[in-house]
Amino acid sequence: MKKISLFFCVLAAVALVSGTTPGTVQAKKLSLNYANFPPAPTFPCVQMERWKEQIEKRTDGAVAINTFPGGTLLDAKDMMDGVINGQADIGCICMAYQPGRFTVTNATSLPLDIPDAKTGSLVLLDLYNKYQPKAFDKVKVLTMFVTAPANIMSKAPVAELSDLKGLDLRASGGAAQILKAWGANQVGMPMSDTPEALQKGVVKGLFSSLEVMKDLKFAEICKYITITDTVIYPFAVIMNKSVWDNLPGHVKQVMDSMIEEQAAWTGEYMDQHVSDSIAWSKKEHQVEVIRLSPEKKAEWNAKLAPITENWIKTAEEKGLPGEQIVKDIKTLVVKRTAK
Ligand code: DTR
Repeated sequence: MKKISLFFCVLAAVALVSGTTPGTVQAKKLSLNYANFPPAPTFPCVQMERWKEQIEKRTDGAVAINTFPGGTLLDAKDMMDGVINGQADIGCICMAYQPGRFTVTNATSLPLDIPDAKTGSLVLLDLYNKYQPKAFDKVKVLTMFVTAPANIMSKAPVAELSDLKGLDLRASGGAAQILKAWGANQVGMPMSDTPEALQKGVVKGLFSSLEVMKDLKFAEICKYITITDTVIYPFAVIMNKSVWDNLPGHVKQVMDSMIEEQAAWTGEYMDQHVSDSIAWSKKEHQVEVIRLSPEKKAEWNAKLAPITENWIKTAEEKGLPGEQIVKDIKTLVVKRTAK
């Protein structure tokens, strides 16, 4: 009898302290806000949902990730500083939108023949790990990935360099120089502003990876694709530094263990999705795919040679080992393609 009443006393004390009955006592759930700039169906947001799902599962529900696609929390241009300032805990940035800020990692968006998104994503991560660029000093990197190589999507067919002359094409960041080198009239804006610009006729096409033909329904407007497979765009997912510092050890471990896995997953998803998007665009919207002959491709590529040379010069002026970075990317592409 005495034993039983002691048990109930302890039970009552626990209930009093926790404000509930024992057995329903729960550790406080950690809630993190994740901002993304493009619309929900696009690949940066698809990878965000996959990461959220995996983190919530692998931390046994100790962490909840609230996702904000479509620039509802932070838009493309405010993403990096917004995360540094704590407006969002996590954010997804397209580094190519700020070529001068992410010099080292943006070297992956030079015309260096990165063959696909999976290889590119792993090369980018290797490059980041090797150089630990200062641009990321104020954040924790949760993953990095790249797009599939960029191609031309246009309202009118583009088969010759002369078709590009003065043509208003949207491209952002480093790819701007490529369109200029080919003689097009490059119009810069983030992907999130492109659907409206295409609809209003502000631009006559764009230069990007082809999954957007399906995800943003550009196939309804752009009836032609010209395959150039020129450059990729690098992305990073970053976390506010003090939020990271205050995470419990086991949560940090789960997030760290997903850095490379998420890069590879996103690269694979992107590569597959580009194939699906081309097939869908042909079938549903009778989009025509124009392929350049090897001679023409060589002629187009020759125009791009000075871009890498100029980048090396600018990087070295900033005190960065530009030549070595380009060499590293080429070596890493071979290493990561072989795997
Ligand atoms: N190529 C870059 C990045 C990019 C490619 N697909 C998407 C989808 C949504 C946002 C960005 C991107 C660009 O053209 O902006």
